[in-house]
Amino acid sequence: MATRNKTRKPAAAVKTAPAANKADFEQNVEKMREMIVHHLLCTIGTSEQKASKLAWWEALVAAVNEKIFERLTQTQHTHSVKDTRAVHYLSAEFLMGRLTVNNLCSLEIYNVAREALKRCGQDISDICEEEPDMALGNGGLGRLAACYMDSLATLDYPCVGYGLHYENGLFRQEIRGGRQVERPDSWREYGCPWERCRPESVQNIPIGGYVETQRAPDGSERRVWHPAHLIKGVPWDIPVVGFRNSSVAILRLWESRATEAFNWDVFNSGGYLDAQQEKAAAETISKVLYPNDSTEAGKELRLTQQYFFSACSLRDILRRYNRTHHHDYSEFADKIVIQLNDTHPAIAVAELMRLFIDEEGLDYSTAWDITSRTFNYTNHTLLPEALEKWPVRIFEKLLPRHLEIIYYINYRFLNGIVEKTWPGDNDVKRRLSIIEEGAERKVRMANLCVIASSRVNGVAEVHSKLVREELFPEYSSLWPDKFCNVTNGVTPRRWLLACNPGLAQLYTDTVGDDWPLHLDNCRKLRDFADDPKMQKRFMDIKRDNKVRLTAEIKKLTGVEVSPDAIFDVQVKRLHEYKRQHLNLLYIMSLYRRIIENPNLKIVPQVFIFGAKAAPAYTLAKDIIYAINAVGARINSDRRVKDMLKVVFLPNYRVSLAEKIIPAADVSEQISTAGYEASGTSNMKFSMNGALTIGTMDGANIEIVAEAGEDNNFIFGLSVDEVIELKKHYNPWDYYNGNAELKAVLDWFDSDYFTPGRPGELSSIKRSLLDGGDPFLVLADFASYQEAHQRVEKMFANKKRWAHAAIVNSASMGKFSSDRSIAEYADRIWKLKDYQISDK
Ligand code: 26V
Repeated sequence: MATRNKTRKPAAAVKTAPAANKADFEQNVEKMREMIVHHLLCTIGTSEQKASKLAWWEALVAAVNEKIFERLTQTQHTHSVKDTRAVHYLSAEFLMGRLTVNNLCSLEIYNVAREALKRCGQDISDICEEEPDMALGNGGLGRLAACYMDSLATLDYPCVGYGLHYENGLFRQEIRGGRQVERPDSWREYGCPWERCRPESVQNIPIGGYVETQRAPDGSERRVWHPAHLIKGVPWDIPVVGFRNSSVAILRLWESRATEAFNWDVFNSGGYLDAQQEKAAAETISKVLYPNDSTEAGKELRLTQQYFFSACSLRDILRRYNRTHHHDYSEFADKIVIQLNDTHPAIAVAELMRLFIDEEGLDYSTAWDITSRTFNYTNHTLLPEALEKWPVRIFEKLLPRHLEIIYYINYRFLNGIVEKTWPGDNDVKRRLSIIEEGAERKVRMANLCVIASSRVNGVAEVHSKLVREELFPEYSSLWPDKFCNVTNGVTPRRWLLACNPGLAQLYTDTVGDDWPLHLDNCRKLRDFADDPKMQKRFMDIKRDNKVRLTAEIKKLTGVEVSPDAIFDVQVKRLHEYKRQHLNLLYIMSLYRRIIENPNLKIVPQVFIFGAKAAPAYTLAKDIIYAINAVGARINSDRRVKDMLKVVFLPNYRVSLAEKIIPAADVSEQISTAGYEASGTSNMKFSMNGALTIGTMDGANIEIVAEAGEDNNFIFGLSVDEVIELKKHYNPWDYYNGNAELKAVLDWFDSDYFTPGRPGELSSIKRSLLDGGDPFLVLADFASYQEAHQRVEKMFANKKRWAHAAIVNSASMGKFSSDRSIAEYADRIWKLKDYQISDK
């Protein structure tokens, strides 16, 4: 593959790499220690004697920021002087997690900082634990955006990430009595030392009101929008540090505030309460991240959020463009490329058209030509309930002028290319229209994205095929070249170098220290997959990681587990299509076998779960409760004799993933084939030497193509078989045809796991039988059970297992986000990279 692991010239000097000579290292440590102490006294305002761990962390960040901001200025200067083409990544979510360890690794000063803190009597791991996660995302989509920012900076591409500065990120999950309780997540309660407010780039965003026709003296007519309110957008910049280079990219997040002008007028006219209300309404916009929920609630606010950050970002882009191009838009599409991360920022299409036509005086055709050359769209899901459709009624109220523009885009599209291709075919027009007719008319945001974008991509081969063939068949026959695939990737800096120092060192010792930039280099380890010394070292590292996780499990749940057991892990958002309940059914069947057969010996196994459920998704919450109830019963049953443990780790998030993934033996990737667009934890697990038990879905297919089906455990129906079976599926056939499955399902109706409270787990059984089992859990059960038997068998053979673990880890070169970003840059964005000089 031409674009795989885009080569980058070696850095001019890796000044503080661990290999640097001793005197240099000593000097750097001493300098770093002085900087930290200086900031502790002069920036944080405390003393070495009094400083809390939080204060030490803040001082460390202040010291690191000195290096970062110098590079940031240099990066922005270079891009401005060279008037570079840049990508603008619009995303409602950026799941950044913690930044400290990552930034230290990228600057290659982790060891220096560790030693400097040690001399201050502080342990770097403890200090870094002080940092709250920036949990500004739900799951895969948001974390992907964060990995992509890391790769964009590392590969020296000019870019800006644009999103929302949520005051509260995804809720913090507590488990009480086995059930999920949601608590607010105030990640910047005490301020976030990485971010900088940029008052000079504030934007005012109009919303609401009405549109009227104005006639000019020459008789020409134009539509004029009279917005009801202006909302202030305040930008907060978070630097994203490239690895071993001098590029620092910017993530710009918009915070909403009330405009002073409005408050002052209302206040003066005696309307203090009105002013307060207006202020609260404006500030509500960036108050909280929506958990992807199945409810209707808060729809209006969510569209306002999307419009608000899209509009702020576009004005920011235009402002910067006009600094050199002075309102001449002929080069706009050559300088600006915008990537829509799912449909969340789709309203940007209508807003850019509006800015061009209403505010910059361009004619419709010119505006459309530029707009449709600027945008691209990534689809991240095929789930119908996740494809955004906004009621026209909400648009009329919030964005009346945008609605008119969307109608006109739709009119030109349907009466142009659609009519020409399928003359008189109203069915096709109905399907392709941006507007869905019905009791309530709706705006289909995905259709708007496809029509307005140069390129549309899915996130794994199989997903992109389904996007083309199942989701947008007519669009892809209209524009076959518009559709493409870019398989997702993850940053090896966070997901290997920073989170698994033991394995990182092994790679560095074996293939040299360039692997974080060229993950394909790791492939060399495959040559040693059967070497006893390599196997021992690899599996010793895994065991150390498991020992560490054992302590964390004890701390978080009180449950004691053995690091010699199989660590079988399923961590991801809770959703029926991801099938945590299939995993649970298997665990229950295993438990049942143990208690029915006292002589049964199995390989000891620990099943580890982590998952947040959307607050209104009742069945998902019931599944969390069931996992905890079943776990509690199994963990306290003496008959099980430590052969089986089940733990649910509360508040799964990026920083917890960094502890869990390096310690996993088995990675559960068990979605119904055709439903998981890609998955990205599957890549992280493999990279860290876990074996996948999974379906032929999403990126699993490409992962096993790289690492070998024989080194993983594939089971279940294929995409085609799922489509076929769904035509006549009857879950009762499986229930009645499999005595063990029937017994396990019936267990849910008893009070065995919820003593004195029968029926508390019945909703799961009901969804799988009366509910029709929409995700074919029962159909895949037997195959899954058989795959687990293969897992046990292979784990018992230490050499075979070590071989598979090494081959998996060494074969993940393709899944570096550097490869993904290089593909986007070459095939979609047409971007050039610009090295940033050291000084
Ligand atoms: C949204 C919703 C909203 C309504 C209720 C159900 C539901 C379920 C899922 C979603 C998420 C859609 C977007 C998303 O996060 N997709 C994920 O994107 C990852 C990065 O491309 C990919 O690896 C995951 O497979 C995909 O689920």
